[in-house]
Amino acid sequence: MDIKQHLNDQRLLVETALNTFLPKEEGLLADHFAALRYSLVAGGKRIRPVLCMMTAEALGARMEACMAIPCALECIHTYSLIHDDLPAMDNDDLRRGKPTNHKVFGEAQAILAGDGLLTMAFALLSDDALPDRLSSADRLRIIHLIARAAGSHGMVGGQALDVASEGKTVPFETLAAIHASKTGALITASVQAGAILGGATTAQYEDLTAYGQHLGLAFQITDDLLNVEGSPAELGKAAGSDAARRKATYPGFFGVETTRRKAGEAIKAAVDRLAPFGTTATPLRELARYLLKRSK
Ligand code: GRG
Repeated sequence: MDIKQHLNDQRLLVETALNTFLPKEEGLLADHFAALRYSLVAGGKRIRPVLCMMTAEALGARMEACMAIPCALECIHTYSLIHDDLPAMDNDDLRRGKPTNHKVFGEAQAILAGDGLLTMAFALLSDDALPDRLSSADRLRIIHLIARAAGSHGMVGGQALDVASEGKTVPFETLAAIHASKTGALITASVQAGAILGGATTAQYEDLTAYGQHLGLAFQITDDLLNVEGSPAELGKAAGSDAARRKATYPGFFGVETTRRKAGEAIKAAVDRLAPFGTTATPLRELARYLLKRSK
């Protein structure tokens, strides 16, 4: 299959749906809604929503009526990028090839845009008027797992550990915990949400969870490599920032060559967990292989 084309098609579906869920830029809150829209439609690979969709589709689900859940994942991810770029955190000027949210709207409005996107995600997830035919129990399971993955036990906790570790010499266990929680948790949750949408059995859910965990690790290792070797023009953000901030990274621990091998091993481990699935899981397999070769 042409995974690049398939990813592009899926990305367009996500972007169309995001547009329908975003509040219109009118009325008293027009400027606030413009700040949400600015970052949400600024591009990006849409990996988390696409993973959710591909997982559900691997189990035979059709996603047309279920787009609120993938869109909620993208809202949470975009909020995290807006806050990560703030002066109090990474103080970055460029994201997805455009000036960062706080550069355009100011720091206070950027914080609020992030807050708005995070809470909008949970409004989308909990809207039981949606035509996705989820049972209330499954909807609650999805809300709970995404809340845990986004919060202190997941992405927020990983970011806290990352910020606290900057400029320090930390053991590999700390780096592993940062990667698993800051990046891995939301990626895994995207797969798990798709598994629930698709009606996974317990065994299928376990395999898909492991796929998500290995993929999340490979994704972050590749991000570490791109920060060393990538081009700012292609990345749409600064490169070399990890070394400048003395962040713990895989290349810092293992060097570039071993890191590349470890990324390949994580992708293989991810794909191996898809062995019980048939051809409907081909997009998940191809996506994993594609992420290893990504340049942005
Ligand atoms: C501020 C709570 C809070 C969390 C921030 C996501 C994050 C946590 C920080 C961004 C910095 C970073 C390099 C994180 C690692 C995860 C990662 C690779 C994020 C970028 O995700 P992509 O590559 O971005 O999916 P696009 O722009 O394609 O959506």
